Amino acid sequence: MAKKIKTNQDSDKIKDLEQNKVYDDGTLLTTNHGLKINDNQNSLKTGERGGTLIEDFILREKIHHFDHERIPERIVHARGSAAHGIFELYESIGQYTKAKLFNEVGVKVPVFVRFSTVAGSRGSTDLARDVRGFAVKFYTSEGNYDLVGNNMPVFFIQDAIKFPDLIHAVKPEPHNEIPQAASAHDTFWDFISLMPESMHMIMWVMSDRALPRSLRMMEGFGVHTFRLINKQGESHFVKFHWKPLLGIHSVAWDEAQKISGKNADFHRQDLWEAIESGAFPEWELGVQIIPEADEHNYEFDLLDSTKLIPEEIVPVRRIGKMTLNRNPDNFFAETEQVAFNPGHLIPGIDITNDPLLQGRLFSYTDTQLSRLGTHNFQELPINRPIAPVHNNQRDGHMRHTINTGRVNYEPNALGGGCPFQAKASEGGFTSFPERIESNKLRGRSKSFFDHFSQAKLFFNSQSDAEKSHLTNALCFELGKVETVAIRERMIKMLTYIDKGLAAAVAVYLGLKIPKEIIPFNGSLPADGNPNDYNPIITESSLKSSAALSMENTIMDSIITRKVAFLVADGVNEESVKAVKDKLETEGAVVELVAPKLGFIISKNNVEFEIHKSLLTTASVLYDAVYVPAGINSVATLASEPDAIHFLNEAFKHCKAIAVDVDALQVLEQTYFYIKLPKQFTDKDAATKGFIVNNDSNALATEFAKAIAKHRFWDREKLQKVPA
Ligand code: HDD
Repeated sequence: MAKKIKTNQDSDKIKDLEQNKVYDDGTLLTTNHGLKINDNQNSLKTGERGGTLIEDFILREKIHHFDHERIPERIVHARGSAAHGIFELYESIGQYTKAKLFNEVGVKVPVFVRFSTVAGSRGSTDLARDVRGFAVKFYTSEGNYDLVGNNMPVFFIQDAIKFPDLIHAVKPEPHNEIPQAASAHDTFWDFISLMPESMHMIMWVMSDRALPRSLRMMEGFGVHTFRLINKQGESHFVKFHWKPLLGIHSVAWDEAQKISGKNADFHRQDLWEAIESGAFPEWELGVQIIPEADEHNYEFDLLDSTKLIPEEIVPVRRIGKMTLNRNPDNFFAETEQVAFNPGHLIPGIDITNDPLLQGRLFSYTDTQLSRLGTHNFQELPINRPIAPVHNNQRDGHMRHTINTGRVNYEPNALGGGCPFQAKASEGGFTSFPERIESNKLRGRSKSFFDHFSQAKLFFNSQSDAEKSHLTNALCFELGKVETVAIRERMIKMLTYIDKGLAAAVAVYLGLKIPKEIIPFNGSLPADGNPNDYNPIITESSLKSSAALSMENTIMDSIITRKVAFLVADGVNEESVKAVKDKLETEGAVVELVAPKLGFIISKNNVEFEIHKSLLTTASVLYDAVYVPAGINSVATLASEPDAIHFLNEAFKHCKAIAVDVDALQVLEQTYFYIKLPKQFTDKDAATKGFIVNNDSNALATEFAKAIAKHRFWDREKLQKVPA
């Protein structure tokens, strides 16, 4: 039965229906004015073979509505997936902020979170190399608070005035709308190679952080430095962090590209399925708090969004947890129509002079207007605050509220003066009275001129595997750039970060390896050309930061990890069941993959339902693979090229591979086993993610440990696999 539609006047309408003795159980089709439709198959015609009559208002309404179903997609972050949830505070930070959200321990505040990619259109792939948006709307009792962040803690540019240029450069090129959802093209790298301030962010975007395994396994950051204001009116600076309880994990670039073809909705589906299955994604909210007096005590400027505050310098304090526990009912009404705005603040949280943040404050309401068509977007159910709204704003397109009375101005006496301004003590918002004494100018502080020290810090903090992925990413991206001068400019930029990195990329591109760092020309911002200003080449006093490497993340859980069991008729049922039970008990998701769909019959006539066939799935959609025993099953799989490809690819992407000893015949057909048979029998094989055992219980235990490790990146050095 169709769900009842809720409107503002629901209860009145129901009363009217009852009085008129009209009952609606939601099962009959109607027009938008409530008329029951008798024939939804045929338009009104002049005879059975005659022309359609313009008077057919039912046909006209239906087609009209359909014709207008699309609204402009977001200019950035068009492709997104969202979920409802709650935020619960563990620890009050009341000494820093009066925001009830951060004072009321244990209160469950509803949230709606939308994750997104940035460059691609609504229908583009989830696995593009890109920044991920991480936008959280807290529906607090004091009004909506939006923390509109990303999965990377820094940004490409320091001033919002460059944002349209950045986005124009990264989006598909304007003459032919190619490429979709990809930064690997000339215009992006042309812009970047002329924009030294983007180098730190480029390190992040070229790292595996741009290829999350799941939206549930990535960090979130508020990026800017914000302010917390306490009851005494004192200000502290703050950076916000979201720390995923499942750890931070990524996929390989080759895998990301293949996932884009096999399942472009990979992240969307993963989020949806996890929530449907009750494995609710969780993040802890962390804060780095800095006293106002320490504003100038750092090597970087707190107002510069191309810098992070290393966790070694200001530790992240975890103060609460967000749990996403409900999927949206309707993608368009919720995920598409949700409207975030970094200017949606509540008392106790305020903005700073970060010039990137300042420009954002204008952009979001403006873009919602073009996207949603009216200022009344605030009244859409997903955007409506739970805090009551009382003001004199009226009318406009698509107004939902029916304001009553004759008073729509303030001050007024006719309405008893209502609504009154709220005093600060009544929860009225007051901006931090920052002292301003300055000349009006277009310019940038010298404290914004260091563009490389944190890019170096990030690169130096990466593990060997991460460095190699980052290097390969640059080779790929710049390899797609056709203009040699752009590639050369980028190599020059890279020398300021790491000479080895610059050399490796130069060799791949067939360019000269830079012998020495060519200094910038030494001039301060040149009049008229903001790109000419002179970056300072300096070092961070911190050589590396553990929090910047994913190698140091949580690796103790297999919750929601997807494991493929390759099976066919004749499989040994014990070999399936023991391992399946163990992995499922620990929270993994097991799928049986066979040459065809339907059921298979085990050695002792047990029926197993098949989840996916080798045709409808692929290894890139799983975290690990297992081949159980069973003479006939093993013989079938050993002669099935798709099964062998499945294993070769799982090896290539460094995933855990488990095989019953009696199923080694399948492994013997793979490229990697032929090359490396000993690796599978070594004492430490399990530590490399190879588990071969004929004791299913022992195999299951080792396998679970290996899956929790996520990937065995060292394998990339062991053997290259043509898969
Ligand atoms: Fe933005 C959307 C995050 C800089 C202008 N932005 C948007 C979304 C996220 C971010 C997550 C999607 C929200 C959703 O899911 O609906 N943006 C950021 C971060 C930035 C940033 C973390 C830097 C720290 N953005 C930024 C600048 C500007 C914009 C400098 C313009 C001056 N952003 C927009 C926008 C969007 C947007 C055009 C498009 C759709 C929307 O707002 O609702 O206004």
